[in-house]
Amino acid sequence: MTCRRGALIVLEGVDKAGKTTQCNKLVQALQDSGQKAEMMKFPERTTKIGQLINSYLENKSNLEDHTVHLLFSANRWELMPLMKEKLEQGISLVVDRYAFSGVAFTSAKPGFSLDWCMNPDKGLPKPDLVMFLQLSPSEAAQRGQFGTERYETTVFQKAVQQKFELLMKDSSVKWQVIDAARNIEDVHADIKNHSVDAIKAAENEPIGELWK
Ligand code: 2DT
Repeated sequence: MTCRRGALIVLEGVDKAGKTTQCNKLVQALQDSGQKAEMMKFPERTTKIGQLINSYLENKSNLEDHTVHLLFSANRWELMPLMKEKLEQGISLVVDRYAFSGVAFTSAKPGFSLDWCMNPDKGLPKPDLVMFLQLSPSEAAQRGQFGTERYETTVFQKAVQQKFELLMKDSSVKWQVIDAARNIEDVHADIKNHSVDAIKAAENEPIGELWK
């Protein structure tokens, strides 16, 4: 590798925790401090696979549960070459949801084991840091109504939160819980500090493989 690689930084959390706002602020702050950084998000709805997922999430089509799980995973794999290329160019990627959302959301449905859900994502680029924006269901409710997409109900979000808690027990992934109930700037400062550390730590390390 001729230059230091970028870090793969993922933000996860239940709906209303502020992931997208914080991803945008982090990318801006890293760029302002002279670091190369770009944002990505999953699902990436613009590809052919992403369009199938988008139509499912907007309740415009129905897909069988296993099938949609595999499509979400395929959507990450199709972006994998681009992600690796950017990381190798020294660009840090700030990613709004990743395989952890994939596993948490599908395994919250009846009949899906964590293990089955994790399998298709094994071997994807491993994040150098996953920040989980923690917000209780009552705090989330205070931030207004959920949207109208599939999965946006209090009952389902609670089940998802429990699955995230199981995933966070896996010590092969570097998790950091962030208290998202604070104001935007305090949450941002916390996220930025952890990210700067992760970028330094990743510089001379090879890109890992998730869950392998
Ligand atoms: P947003 O675009 O608002 O983040 O919502 N999801 C996401 C899955 O079920 N599986 C996945 O692999 C991923 C990445 C979470 C996207 C919705 O899609 C769910 C909420």
